[in-house]
Amino acid sequence: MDPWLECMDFGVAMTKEAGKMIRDALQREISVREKSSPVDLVTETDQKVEELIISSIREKFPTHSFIGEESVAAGAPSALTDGPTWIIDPIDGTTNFVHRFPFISVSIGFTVNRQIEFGIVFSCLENKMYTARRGRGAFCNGAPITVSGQQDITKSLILTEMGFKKDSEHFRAMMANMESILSIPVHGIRAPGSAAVNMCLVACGAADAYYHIGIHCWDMAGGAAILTEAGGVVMDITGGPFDLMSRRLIAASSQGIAESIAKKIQPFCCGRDDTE
Ligand code: LIP
Repeated sequence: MDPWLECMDFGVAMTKEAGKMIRDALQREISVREKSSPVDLVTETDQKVEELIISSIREKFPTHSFIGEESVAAGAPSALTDGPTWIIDPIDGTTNFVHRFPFISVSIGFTVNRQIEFGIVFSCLENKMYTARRGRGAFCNGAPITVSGQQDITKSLILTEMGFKKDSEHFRAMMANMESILSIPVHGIRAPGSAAVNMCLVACGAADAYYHIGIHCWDMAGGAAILTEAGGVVMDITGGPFDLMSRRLIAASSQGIAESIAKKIQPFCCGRDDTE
């Protein structure tokens, strides 16, 4: 008997509800507020979706813990413990949501003993429900998915994002990393705007890798489970082991591509989720 499968099924049902709320909200006027900076946005829908997901799960599984993007923004702790923990991004791609740019997802990762047991990413405008239970493969709308398996970085399509701090030091470091990747050369770089969707795009072979410095555990947890179950690799940007609370990652279709990216990019300071 799989103890976490009931949780996963409940998570998928809640994620579908959340997706409906997001699609409905897109029919109305969206009111936007700034969080930590003019490019860090939040809407009423981010908060309502997170409230819905957390309150429903808490009612069903009262002993479980939560790390939710908007709860942390409101002052809740984001320390990962050994207990069953739901790591939730109610809208991954809030800037996309604000602009009605169509990569918008609800992301849930579930950890026990700090290990990710399952991931759920619902790209709700594409109507793609990605799921993965540890050891049981990855799926999109119920059909198995696998990474491209590409080994040759010069034949790869790479995803990244430009959403971290915009001060000149970080900006220069981020652009230098992009230049370094582009000059390998690779086939191209894309920035779809939702970390969770990016990992799912690598998981289903539509891109070969994604790297990012400055994201959060709620952006990575669901997608990391899906990518690894699809045969991909997650690692730290230095080439070391992936650390969910480190705010950075390389997610790739093969070990070889991940290592090539790690060799090319320079880390810069982005803090940690469990010490901020
Ligand atoms: C966002 C990401 C986006 C990234 C931002 C941010 P949010 O998540 O998925 O791709 O560039 O740094 O973390 O804030 O929309 O949940």
